[in-house]
Amino acid sequence: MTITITAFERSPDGGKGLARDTRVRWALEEVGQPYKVRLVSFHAMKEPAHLALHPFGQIPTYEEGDLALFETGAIVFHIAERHAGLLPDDANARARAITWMFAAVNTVEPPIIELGTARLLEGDKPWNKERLPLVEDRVRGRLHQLSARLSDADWLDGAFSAGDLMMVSVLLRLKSSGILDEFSNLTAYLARGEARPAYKRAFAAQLAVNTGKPTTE
Ligand SMILES: N[C@@H](CCC(=O)N[C@@H](CS)C(=O)NCC(=O)O)C(=O)O
Repeated sequence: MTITITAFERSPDGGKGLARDTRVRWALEEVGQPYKVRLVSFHAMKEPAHLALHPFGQIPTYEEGDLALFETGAIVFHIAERHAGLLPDDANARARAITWMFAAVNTVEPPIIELGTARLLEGDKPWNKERLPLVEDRVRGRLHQLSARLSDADWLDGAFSAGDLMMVSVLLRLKSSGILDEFSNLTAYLARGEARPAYKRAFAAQLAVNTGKPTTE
């Protein structure tokens, strides 16, 4: 059955891969599933047709036959459950990998998003100078904990899994923040994720959209 996802017609990041369709593309590339992409404008995202797919008027969405999903955690989980390659066979290891998926979007991503908001959207507010260091420290705190758990391992729990895919995707947003550089094992972890051929294909596909270069999708 054809899989169709939605992505920004023009991503605000200009193709740095931070728009969340990249993580869905990456998951599909890891499991070898072809997919189509429907590009949507900011205007179209708030129109009834898209809101029927995504109640919050965002990207990405995922359609497969009569199934329509939103939320990247749920989408990547669906892909990982249906196709081999992103979740271990052992039941306990599988449960732990799913736990890392939740940890990525529920515990690590929120302070990182908050930092982006504080730096990009609130820079002109009179209180920003006081608030920014607090937000940065909240991110730092989470990274300390994650770094301690990862230690010198390649991946969070044994072999690469959907948990790593989500965690690397979340950390990518910090790449140019300066903060991640304080944690050498996390920068190496990020680099390992980015070096995966499936990630490279996903990144190139979203970049092609944003630079107007022809794509094979
Ligand atoms: N928690 C959602 C977040 C989705 C989200 O924030 N999407 C962004 C693009 S990365 C978006 O559509 N932003 C435009 C908007 O909210 O109007 C997920 O993981 O899918």
